[in-house]
Amino acid sequence: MSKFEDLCAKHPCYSKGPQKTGRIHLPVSPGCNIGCKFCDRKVNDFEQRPGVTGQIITPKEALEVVRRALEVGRNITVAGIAGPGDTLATPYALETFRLIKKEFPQLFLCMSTNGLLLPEKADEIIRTDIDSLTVTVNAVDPVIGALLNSFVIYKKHRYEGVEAAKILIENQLTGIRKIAAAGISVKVNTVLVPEININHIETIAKTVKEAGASIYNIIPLIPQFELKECSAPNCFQIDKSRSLAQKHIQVFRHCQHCRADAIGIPGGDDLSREVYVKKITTSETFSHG
Ligand code: CLF
Ligand code: SF4
Repeated sequence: MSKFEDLCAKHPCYSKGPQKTGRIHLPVSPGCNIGCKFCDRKVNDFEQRPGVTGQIITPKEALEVVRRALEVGRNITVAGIAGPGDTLATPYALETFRLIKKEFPQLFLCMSTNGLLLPEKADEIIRTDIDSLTVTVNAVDPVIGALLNSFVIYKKHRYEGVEAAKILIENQLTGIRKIAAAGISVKVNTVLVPEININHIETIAKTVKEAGASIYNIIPLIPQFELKECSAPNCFQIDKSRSLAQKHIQVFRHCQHCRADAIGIPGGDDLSREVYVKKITTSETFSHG
């Protein structure tokens, strides 16, 4: 069985049918370096969507969370980090993965990023032995990208509009090429915004496939923040977009809009309340600043 076939069989976000295995999301990454216009990061216990977590934890605390999650969760195969901010904007995600690798080598390591820092962090990601990397690519045309993103902070400078989108897209594609060339599976997520990128999906799918991505996931927009006036795509629009993408790349169809601290099988019972039941305090000095 190839590495990719193994992922498709055991990783819930690579599965062709309904998900049967679970993941542990570790909310160790608080900050971000770009401004997606639909992003509304929050700390609370009730919203079921990306960017939301009940708490931010340290890499050491994450180890304890994994330990507990494996005690209560059946079928957990993946330790994933998907926010609430970007995993490369702070060093905590890679630090956490290194700790998990040592103690729980049986788990797949899954990292999700906006890709801005991918070219410079690719070697470290490869050395850390990440199994799957998700990059969120919402456009490959900077004019469209500028409608979805307000700014990027890159090498201590703030860029806006088309200039920012150009940097982001270039770095995402360069990073995907580097990571894929090293044999790590790359999944691309696209947030589908009917008013902005619905006619651009096929081009994104084709472009990221050429760069080395192996699987593509379309996430319907949750209208909020600066895109609150946009509409959530309907089933027909999602289906049509997936079919167009599938002409170029394998498509994942069971995304559940997971929280940054979700635990269990996506779409099934969320075990995070059981596991994150009380604030874990192995470090008194930690602050994400
Ligand atoms: Fe988590 Fe994302 Fe890894 Fe999956 S979620 S970091 S790739 S282990 Fe999966 Fe959840 Fe959709 Fe993400 S269902 S939101 S695609
Ligand atoms: Fe929010 Fe993620 Fe976009 Fe950063 S990359 S602004 S955390 S959606």
